[in-house]
Amino acid sequence: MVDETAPELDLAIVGAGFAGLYMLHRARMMGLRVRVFEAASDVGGTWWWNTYPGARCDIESVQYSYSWDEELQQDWEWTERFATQPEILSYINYVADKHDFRRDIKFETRVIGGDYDEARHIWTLDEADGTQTTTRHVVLATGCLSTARVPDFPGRDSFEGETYHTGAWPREGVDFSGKRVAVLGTGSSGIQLIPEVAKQAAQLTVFQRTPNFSLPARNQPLSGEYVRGWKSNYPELRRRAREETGSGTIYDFPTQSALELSPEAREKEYRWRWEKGGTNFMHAFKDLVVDEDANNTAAEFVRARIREAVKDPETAEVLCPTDYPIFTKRICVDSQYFETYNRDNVALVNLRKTPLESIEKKGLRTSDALHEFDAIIYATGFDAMTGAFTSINLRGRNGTTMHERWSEGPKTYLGLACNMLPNVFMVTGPGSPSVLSNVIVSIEQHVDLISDILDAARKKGATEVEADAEPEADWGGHVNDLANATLLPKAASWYMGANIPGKPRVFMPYIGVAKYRKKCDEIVDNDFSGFSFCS
Ligand code: N01
Repeated sequence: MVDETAPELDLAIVGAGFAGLYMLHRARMMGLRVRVFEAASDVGGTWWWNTYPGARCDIESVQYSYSWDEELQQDWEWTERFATQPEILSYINYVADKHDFRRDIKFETRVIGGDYDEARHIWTLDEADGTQTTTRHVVLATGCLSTARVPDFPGRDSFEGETYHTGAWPREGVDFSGKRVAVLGTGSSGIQLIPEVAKQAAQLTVFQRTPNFSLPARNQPLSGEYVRGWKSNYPELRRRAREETGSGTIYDFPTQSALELSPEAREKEYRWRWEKGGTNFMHAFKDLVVDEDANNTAAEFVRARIREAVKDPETAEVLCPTDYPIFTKRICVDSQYFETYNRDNVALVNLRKTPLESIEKKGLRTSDALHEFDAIIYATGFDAMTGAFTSINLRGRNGTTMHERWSEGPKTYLGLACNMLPNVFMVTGPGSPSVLSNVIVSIEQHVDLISDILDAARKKGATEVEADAEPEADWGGHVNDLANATLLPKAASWYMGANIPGKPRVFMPYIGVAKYRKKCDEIVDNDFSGFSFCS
């Protein structure tokens, strides 16, 4: 007999990026009735949307990849040390084809909200076109940096030229040849894009509010020997990344304090890491994110490199960050970023000295001039970590929404679930390592953990799982304590919500991948303490 009260799905997954696809795989293995809802027209998540010139990952490709399919990790051939966006998207497509994922994905479908039926333990999800779907559980695999944001500049919509945002780049690409182009924003996206657009545009003007620390990528083709080293030892290397590192990525880890060495020995350590390229530099000494004096030795080293790279001393000074410790804003990794300012067709406007007043028909007005352009590129970032969750209006117990509950900062248990929102799980939510980690490592851990919880619910005969209020509050305190033991809350970063006017200033990610995993494992061993299962 058909149970007319049963929902259409056991599990609805929102998002078809790395997280959503792996969740789909696990759900299928569990025999669940599952569907993925994806706003884009194909798989890829962040790597589908961020197709701006120069986009690439700053974690080595042999590490920024799935570990759950041994055949895949042996068969797939990465070509470069740091993969480009097109190569990562090809990889995701290859995985989607291999596992025939698309048959369970509804594309061009934005989930905008949903209501929880407290009596039946069922969610009814609303799609943008009015379609509704009922489901027992919901997994929000919506990404940490997926809500692109253009600040509300006065006159923003009056500009008559072309406008672009790095996080929603036209799929057909853009030809800037012969054009006068403005770039607003010098975070990771701007720093990757600026050298590429400078090669094409007639004139490129960068509007910088806060200078960023950036490390040279020194990207290169991968040698066969290097790849063989990884492939022949993948299970052990992946285990180490998961269980023994703070970031889910294997680097040359430090053994000493920056301050216990002579200046010459310290410089030597920084130097070889700088020459090697990438974020390995961050791991030169063990006290760089906890001790301001130690931190300043790294900051000074990088400022010296900026002054070497940029020929005009005045421009170099504007590009040198001086008012926050290095590594407290997300470190950038670049290819010829600072050198780009030596080009004749590139100019830098210091918004600290001449603030942006408005956007007008012809361009950008700063306090001293109107700068005219054919195109404006917004590299102004995202409503990071919370935006994608709160923009889906899920009404849980008593109609409670995440938006309301998070008005003073995100409240989560493990960055995975929220009290008052039963049967909803977040992948890499605030309160988990997420953006402070190799996110694929964190995604896999969360998806495995959600699968364990769903499996436990089934075994217990439970149709409802909810994070309890008290452990949730304790978790928030624990996340804060970890952050406050470091320098990270000292910068006005998007980790703190500081890039959005009015967003509560709370340090959102959990510091420490291995530590976090251990905590989660203890919770699982303790019969999922902190979660209530109900039938
Ligand atoms: O965004 P951001 P992003 N007036 O927020 C400026 C990941 N990612 O897209 O610092 C003037 O970092 C803002 O200035 P300020 C990575 O995690 C990874 O670049 O607020 N300027 C800043 O310069 C990264 O951290 C990769 O003063 C304004 C810029 O816009 C995250 O995505 C590549 C402004 C925004 O920088 C986000 O990076 C790309 C205003 N009102 C991205 N508002 C890799 O893997 C904002 N800005 C390499």
